[in-house]
Amino acid sequence: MKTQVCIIGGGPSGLLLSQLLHRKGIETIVLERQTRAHVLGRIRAGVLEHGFADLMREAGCGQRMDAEGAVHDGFYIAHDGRMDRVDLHRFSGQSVLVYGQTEVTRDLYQARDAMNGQILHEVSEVVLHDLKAATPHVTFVQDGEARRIDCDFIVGADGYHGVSRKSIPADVLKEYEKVYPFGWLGVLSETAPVCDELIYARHDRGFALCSMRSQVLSRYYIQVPLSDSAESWSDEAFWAELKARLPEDVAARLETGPSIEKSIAPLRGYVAEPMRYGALFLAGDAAHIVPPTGAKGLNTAASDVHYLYHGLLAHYAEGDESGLDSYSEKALARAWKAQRFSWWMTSLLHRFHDGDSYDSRLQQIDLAYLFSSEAAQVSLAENYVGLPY
Ligand code: FAS
Ligand code: PHB
Repeated sequence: MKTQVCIIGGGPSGLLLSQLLHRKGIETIVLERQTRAHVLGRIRAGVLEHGFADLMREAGCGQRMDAEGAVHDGFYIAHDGRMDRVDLHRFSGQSVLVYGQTEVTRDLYQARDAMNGQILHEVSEVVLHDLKAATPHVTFVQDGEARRIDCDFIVGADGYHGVSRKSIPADVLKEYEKVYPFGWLGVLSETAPVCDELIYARHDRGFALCSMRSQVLSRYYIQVPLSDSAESWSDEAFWAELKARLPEDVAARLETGPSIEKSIAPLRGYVAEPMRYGALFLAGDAAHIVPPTGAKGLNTAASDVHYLYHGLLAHYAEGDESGLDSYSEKALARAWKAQRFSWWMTSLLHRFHDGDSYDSRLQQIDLAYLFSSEAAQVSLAENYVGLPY
């Protein structure tokens, strides 16, 4: 088999890049380890930056997102028994779109099918070859048969646990990591959201987040110790703990119900450099991971895709290599700003120490400064809605 760009990974990064390139006549083949149903069964991100939404529209995949997604001009921070609103639109001139990653992925799959995009599922033993030679290619097994794809470029969009990043020699790859001493227990429930906008809650018992997927589907999270398991949390225990971390009037109107999904995600910040090695380009979680507090994971994958799409377009259309040559530097510059913002939001809102401490007082002072300073709110807003690509 032969193609121009072989993309490893059929998550949002790989599918979005494949769709954008195909619309410009650039051939791709996507290799995905799981079944389509497995990929679509993942419950992950919920907030899209305006840059991501524009990219989906450019890919011809924005119709349902614009029809069903909710435009949010702000969110709340609950702390010390009160709720303060961050007015994103006032302080950045932009909004965010609340539309689940699951639906993004569904829309991308539908668009790929409409264009007869080549996505090979349930592949295994994917190996990248000749990344620094003139004949980059990928070998893999599908339906028990060993196969090979010769290509011009390979995009590693195979997430944190993929093979692409590991194909970069250890003496070339530089990794940076910060592991947080807690995780997020997330619950999806067919209940009405407790608020019309998101609520990020800082509480002595721990962080909580009230989000949503629609007016009848809510997404909630509470900070839990890494030693916890989702199975050890009954629905009743989850709802009681969430209520304990919210202001009383909010807790009083919380609609509870059976969880239809319950899982714990660990929190880490991670960056791999460089994001290019010869014919291989890393994109999305294959190159970087953030704690979800700043809603930057999926959105930073989108900016990688934006840079890579334009770099490949310039290569094929004009023989201009500048976009590909500067990809790693540009993508990393924005990815590190997402790391910083995600670290700041996580440090501000999570419980790190038992009881009162210097750090917990600093969190309270940081919040007091935030809501006393328009400059501080401008900074938060411009990061949350998405820094320029
Ligand atoms: P993905 O991991 O989504 O996709 C990679 C794909 O590659 C997968 O389908 C995988 O099966 C495939 N793959 C892996 N190895 C392969 C191989 N060897 N061969 C072929 N295919 C292979 N972000 C937010 O902004 N907000 C959130 O609330 C949030 N919550 C999250 C919760 C969890 C549990 C996780 C894991 C992530 C969360 N994220 C969140 C981040 C998440 O949304 C990612 O940023 C997003 O999925 C990135 O998309 P991809 O880069 O496509 O990686
Ligand atoms: C979600 O809705 O899943 C969500 C929203 C905002 C975040 C993280 C997760 O910061």
